Amino acid sequence: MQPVEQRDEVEMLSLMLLIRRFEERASQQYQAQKIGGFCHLYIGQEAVVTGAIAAVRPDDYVITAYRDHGHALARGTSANACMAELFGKETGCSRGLGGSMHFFDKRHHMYGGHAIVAAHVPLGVGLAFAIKYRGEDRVTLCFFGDGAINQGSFHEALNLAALYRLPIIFICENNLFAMGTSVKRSTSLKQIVDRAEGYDIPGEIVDGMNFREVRDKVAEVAESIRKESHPAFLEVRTYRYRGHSMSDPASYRTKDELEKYRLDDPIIRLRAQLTREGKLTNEQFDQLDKRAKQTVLDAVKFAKESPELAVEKLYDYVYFNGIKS
Ligand SMILES: Cc1ncc(C[n+]2csc(CCOP(=O)(O)OP(=O)(O)O)c2C)c(N)n1
Repeated sequence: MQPVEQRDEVEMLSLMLLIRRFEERASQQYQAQKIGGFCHLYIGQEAVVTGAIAAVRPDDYVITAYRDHGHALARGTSANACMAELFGKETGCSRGLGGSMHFFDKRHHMYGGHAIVAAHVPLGVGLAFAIKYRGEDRVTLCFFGDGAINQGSFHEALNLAALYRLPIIFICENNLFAMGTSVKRSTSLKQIVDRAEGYDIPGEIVDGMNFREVRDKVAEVAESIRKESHPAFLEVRTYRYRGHSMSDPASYRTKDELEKYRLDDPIIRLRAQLTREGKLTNEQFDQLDKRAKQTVLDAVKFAKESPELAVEKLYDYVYFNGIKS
C-alpha cells in the first residue's frame, strides 16, 4: 500500500478546509439544538492530524481522545457518517450511539474517539502490541491532549511501550489548555516532550501550525519505526480557537493571544506556501473552499434525513458479535 505522504499537498489543504468547514457547521447545528451532548471543536488544530495522517499508510492505526472529528475525516470517514453521528442517527460512524466524542471507523483503522482523558493511551499501546505480535510493519498514531500527560494511565502506557519497543508514535497535541487550565499551571515540566525522556523514548517538538513540518517529522519517525520497531514521542504545539467545548466561553485567555494564533492559521500558511510556489491560484483555493462547504451542507442534509436507531436495536452494537459491518 502506498504511503499517503505521496499525496498531493493541494489535496491535503482541501482536507484541512473540509475539517474547518465541518466544525463550523457542527457548531451552528449544535446551537440550533440539532446536536446533543458534548461537542469539542478542532478548529485551529487541523494541520496536526492532516500532517500526521498524510505521512502514514491507510492501514496504520489511529486512536485519539474526544476532540476527534478531524481525525475521522482525515482518516477517510465520510462527512456524511461524521455529521450523522453528531445528529445521533443510525447512519453515523458509530451508529449514532457514540456521538461527538466516540467516532469509530474500523474500516479506516480509526479506533476512536475516547472521552476519558488518557484512558485511550494504553489502548493505543495495545494496538501497537498487536502490530508487533503479528510481525507487521504498521505504525500506531496515538493522539492526546496536554491534559493527558499527568494521568497514571499515560505513564504506565509509555513505560510498557518503551519496555516492549512497540511501534507507536505518541502525538501530544499541546494546545496550551486542558479545559480552562493552562498547561503552565498543571505540569511541572517546562517542556512536555521531556516526559518522554523519563521513559527513554525519543521525543521532539513540532510546530503544529505548519502542515509540512508535522508531515515531514511524522514521516521520518514512521520510517524509522518500520525499520526497527520502537516508540516515539512528538509534542506538537498548536492552538484551539474555540472554547474547550460548545459551552465554554474561553474567558481564561486574552483576545490578543487568540489573535496571535489566528494570524498563524495553518490553512492560511499552507495556502500561502502553495501560492508562492505557483502550485495554487486564488481561484483554485476558492473552488476547494466551495467544495468543502458544499460537502458539509450535503452532510447536514444527509444527517437530518437519516433515521434514528430503532429502540429494539439499542443493544445490537454493544458487543463485537453484534456488529454488522
Ligand atoms: C479522567 C478524566 N478526568 C477529567 C475529565 C474531564 N475532562 C474532560 S476534557 C478535560 C481536559 C483535557 O484536556 P486535554 O487533554 O489537553 O485535551 P484538549 O481538550 O485540549 O483537546 C478534562 C479534565 C475526563 N474526561 N476524564
